[in-house]
Amino acid sequence: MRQRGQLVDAALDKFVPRRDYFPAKLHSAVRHSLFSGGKRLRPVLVLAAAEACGGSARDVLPAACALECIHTYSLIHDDLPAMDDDDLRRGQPTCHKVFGEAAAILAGDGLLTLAFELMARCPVRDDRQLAAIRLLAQASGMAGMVGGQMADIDAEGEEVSLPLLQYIHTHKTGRLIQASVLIGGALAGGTPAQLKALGVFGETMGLAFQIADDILNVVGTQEQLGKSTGTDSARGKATYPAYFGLEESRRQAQALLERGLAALEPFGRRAAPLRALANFTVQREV
Ligand code: GRG
Repeated sequence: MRQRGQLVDAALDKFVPRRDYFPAKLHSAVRHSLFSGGKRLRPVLVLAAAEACGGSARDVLPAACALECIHTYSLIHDDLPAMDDDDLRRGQPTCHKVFGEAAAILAGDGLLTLAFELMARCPVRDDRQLAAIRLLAQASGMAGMVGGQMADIDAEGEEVSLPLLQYIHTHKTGRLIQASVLIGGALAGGTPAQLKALGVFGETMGLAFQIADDILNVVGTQEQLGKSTGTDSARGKATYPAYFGLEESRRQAQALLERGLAALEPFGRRAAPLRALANFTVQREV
């Protein structure tokens, strides 16, 4: 992940305007959030999925960067006072704390828009590019992350049903993780069977990732995670540990991991990086 993350960092540095490029406040705000030590999980998933389908990491690198742009925009907006009102992200003061709310909103908007430009810059067949752009729009928009975020905010302090909790988790976080592997596979020309398998893998990983995130919010520390912890319970958020308790949440994350790994079987050794990323997703401490 570290090695692949560096490849992504170098490409992002090339795609994003320099800090001093006018208007400097906007580009400084974008770079502050984009280069603050994220794990680059989503872009690395794009690269690994493309390679599992026999494609080349280099051809899908702009799309991998697009996933990180969308993810970073979502974090910037999520941290705003109107949403989660957080002061710390990736071990740094949040974007609006440093640059003000207007710049943070615009930095998020700029990253969201840049993502779609980058999606259109992958040197692959047009039909594959169009399919990938559509997947990203669906996963990040109202039928995906934006819808999940709305439901999450609306459910704060409420008692939620299991179907609502699952909707929030699969949409707020899960869809973008699933889209990462589907986009890698689609750009690499994966067969329908391969894309179906990646869809199952991505769906299980997306939910497992959010369950692990919920668990870390309870048992992790601010030093370890670079963000405030214990915040979910303080805000009355809908989480797996709140609904099921810690032990059952861990068991469900492990069961999802096993389902996800089973879906990768037809890929053989080419899916070794995806398997490693899946294990990391569930067992991570950062
Ligand atoms: C504002 C439209 C809009 C959506 C926001 C993703 C999201 C939706 C909100 C973030 C809230 C949150 C912290 C969710 C937990 C899952 C998550 C996205 C964690 C952070 O992802 P990592 O661990 O972060 O991949 P790094 O910093 O490593 O990139």
